[in-house]
Amino acid sequence: MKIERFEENPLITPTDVMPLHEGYEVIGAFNGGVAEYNDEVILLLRVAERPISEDPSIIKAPVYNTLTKTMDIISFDINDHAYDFEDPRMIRKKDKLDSFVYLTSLSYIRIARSKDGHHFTIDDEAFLYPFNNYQTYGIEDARCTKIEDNYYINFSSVSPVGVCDSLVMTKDFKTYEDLGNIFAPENKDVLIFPEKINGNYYALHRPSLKSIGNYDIWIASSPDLQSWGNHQHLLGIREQSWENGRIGGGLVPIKTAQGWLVIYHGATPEHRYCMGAALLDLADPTIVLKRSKKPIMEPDALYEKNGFFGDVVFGCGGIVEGDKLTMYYGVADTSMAGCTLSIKEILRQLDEE
Ligand code: MAN
Repeated sequence: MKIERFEENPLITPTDVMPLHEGYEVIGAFNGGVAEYNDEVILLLRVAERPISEDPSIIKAPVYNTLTKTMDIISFDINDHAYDFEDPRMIRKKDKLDSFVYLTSLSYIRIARSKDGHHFTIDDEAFLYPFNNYQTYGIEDARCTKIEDNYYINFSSVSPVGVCDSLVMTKDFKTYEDLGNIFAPENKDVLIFPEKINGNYYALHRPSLKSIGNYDIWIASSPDLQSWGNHQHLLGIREQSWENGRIGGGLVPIKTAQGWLVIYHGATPEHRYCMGAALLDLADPTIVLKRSKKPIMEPDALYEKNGFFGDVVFGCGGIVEGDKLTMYYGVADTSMAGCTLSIKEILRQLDEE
């Protein structure tokens, strides 16, 4: 697969973003959803801010307080044996290592705008900042689907009651209408299709299962984008492969003559994230026509391999012009990068396997 990474990569790094909070540092500007609006490319950046710790033996966890509308900071001593600090993204209890109790940074969504798709200016303010109790640990990994003149933005809302998927609608990328939580915890990586199919909206989603089953992709339909039902299992992880740990939706599905092209991420249990592709039936997207055995993209460039959480390419959106797909993707949970791919070539790879 020929992938042309932008020469300017990484396009946006944490040092390009001023923190919104005094005493905090920006450690990530990544996993941005993508929209085209008023002749500009808009990236809905996930900006992660962390309280600066002067003392390396103290780890701080930021929590948004919806009553005071300020940030609370919970401090931990790294020698506290009740907790595990191995994963830089989170704080876990030693006796419950399969879940976290706090995150080490708080994310929100900030807009970056560009006329040429390569050089971006970042807004001074947040676009989506925690606004309810489901978001006290932050807002992450936005995807944007344009339906008629409305831009629907869905994202992970993180709080002690779980990670759910929430929806807002904007027409101008300044104000938005809150449409509530659309998938209950734990659910992530929701991709809303850009048009109705046989009278219904469709979405891919990724429940994170605990007692049995894997981190697989499901599909659901809805009459109104808010109530989702008719859930069906669509794509499973594959043992002994690059996607044997988890899979989840990446870019908003792309309509092609052959079917809906879904570009998703797949990871190993060691958290190496690649991008893969599948093709769904145009008239009935619950039917999988094809799926890539090999990833279409793997972490390769230095900025993809090294960072806050290395070996991660994580695409959340793209722009299609004829056969050219410009994909914007988060790298190493740190920065944003861009690349171009040929849609025909992706489809050819699906055919060959
Ligand atoms: C995962 C990762 C983190 C994220 C948490 C909470 O562990 O995707 O980046 O902050 O989940 O959503």
